[in-house]
Amino acid sequence: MIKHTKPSAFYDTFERKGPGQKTTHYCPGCGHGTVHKLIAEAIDEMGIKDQVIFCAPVGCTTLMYFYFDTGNMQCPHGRAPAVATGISRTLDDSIVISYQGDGDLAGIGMSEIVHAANRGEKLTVFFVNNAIYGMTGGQMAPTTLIGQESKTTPFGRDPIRDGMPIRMSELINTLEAPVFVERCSLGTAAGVLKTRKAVKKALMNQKNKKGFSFVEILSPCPINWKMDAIQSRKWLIENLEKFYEVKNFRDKDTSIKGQGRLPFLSDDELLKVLDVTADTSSDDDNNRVDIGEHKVKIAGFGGQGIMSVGVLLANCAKNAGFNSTWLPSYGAEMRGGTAYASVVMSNDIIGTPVVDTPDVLIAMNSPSLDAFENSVTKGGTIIVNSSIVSRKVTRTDVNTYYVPATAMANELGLTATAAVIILAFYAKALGIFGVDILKAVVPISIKNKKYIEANLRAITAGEMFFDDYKK
Ligand SMILES: Cc1ncc(C[n+]2csc(CCOP(=O)(O)OP(=O)(O)O)c2C)c(N)n1
Ligand code: SF4
Repeated sequence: MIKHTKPSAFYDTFERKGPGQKTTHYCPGCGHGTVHKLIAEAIDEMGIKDQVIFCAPVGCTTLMYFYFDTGNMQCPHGRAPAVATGISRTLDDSIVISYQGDGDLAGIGMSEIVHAANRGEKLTVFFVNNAIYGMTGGQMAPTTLIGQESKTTPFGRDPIRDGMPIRMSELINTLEAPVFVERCSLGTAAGVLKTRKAVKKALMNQKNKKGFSFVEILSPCPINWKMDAIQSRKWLIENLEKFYEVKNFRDKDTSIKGQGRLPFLSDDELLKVLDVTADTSSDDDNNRVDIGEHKVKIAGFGGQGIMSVGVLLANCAKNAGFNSTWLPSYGAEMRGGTAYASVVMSNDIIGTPVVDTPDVLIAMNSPSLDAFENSVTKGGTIIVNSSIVSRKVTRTDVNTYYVPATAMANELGLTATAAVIILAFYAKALGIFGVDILKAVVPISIKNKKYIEANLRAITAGEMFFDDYKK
């Protein structure tokens, strides 16, 4: 006897924006709802609800997180297998599902799925193939059939113009690592029951830590196929199933063999492997200033050593006993734009390395001051490389300093040390860590040993300039 109930893997209710909406997000006759139900039932039967983490990218697939009361991770378009890899490798007992559409998996994310499958990641991929880009209104996908009309192939897909449809299950089946590859179809009730079995099997494989399972599900998208629910099932059987053979391609017990994952390394071991010099600072919390979270943006153009000074600053913070992050951002402009490094230091764990509102802005050129002056927090600090930036800071609610760093660096014989001069000035002005730390970290941070001396001279110059500045 089949008892129809709502699987507990679904939320009891779902909220939709806008008044009076009593329908699901999916169009009538859409296959996503059926696939959801099959997955939710399998989760219930296996009792794995608390272990499941869905990775859904962009597409109608994404809407699944309104329904599944499990772990859910929204991923960038096509990148669910990469995100899922990270989760699966980090959380050993998780059951990670990559839930993807055909535009997403076979178009935008082709590379991610092939490499995740080739590595035999411990994942279950449900690939809902409706032969079209659904969410965006029916453009041609890599899986669109020859002759099939879509928004972008109004005269039908042509093999010469548009390429041949890609059979993903066959492609994945050429790789050695996957343990399970099956194509199913929602065309008939029997097909749905077979899909149900494949869904459960693919999840079981992961529970039993067998490896990578791939289930392709041929699924109707009535709205974009411009059919009603019944016509679309018929079209699916008569067309999609003809080109995409419904069958099990592979069902193995084991995946590729190898050394496997490296053991987790202690911090010291990791530093050694990464060839990073150990922390020379004191672990004594009492020696640290309480800075809460301190965010710095160092901005300029390429060649000014912006990124390496960012690393230097993050290393100084680390050596002073803080947590720190460094995040580079290379401007999109080919010329004349800004590249910047974001550095966050904190007494506590750092939530994000992104710096939108810096406490300190180091503006090494004019576009940087123009771009970021207004983002500095009230009461923050702006240090300007006045050799290059001719204008003054207009804000009156921040501390401002003008350091002719490029001219000073030229005098020292190494223009590229301008940002280091400012960093020494910053260390003195802000007092978060001493210049002694900066001097100690330079030989560690700067890989090319012949520049160490020049950088130490630059630090002294920045330090002296600050002492004179105050007078
Ligand atoms: C980087 C990026 N490119 C394109 C889009 C637009 N986009 C949103 S959904 C979608 C189609 C997804 O189609 P598919 O993966 O087939 O899933 P379906 O909606 O059919 O379930 C596209 C192209 C986007 N949001 N982001
Ligand atoms: S657009 Fe297609 S895939 Fe998306 S909900 Fe509607 S029928 Fe389903």
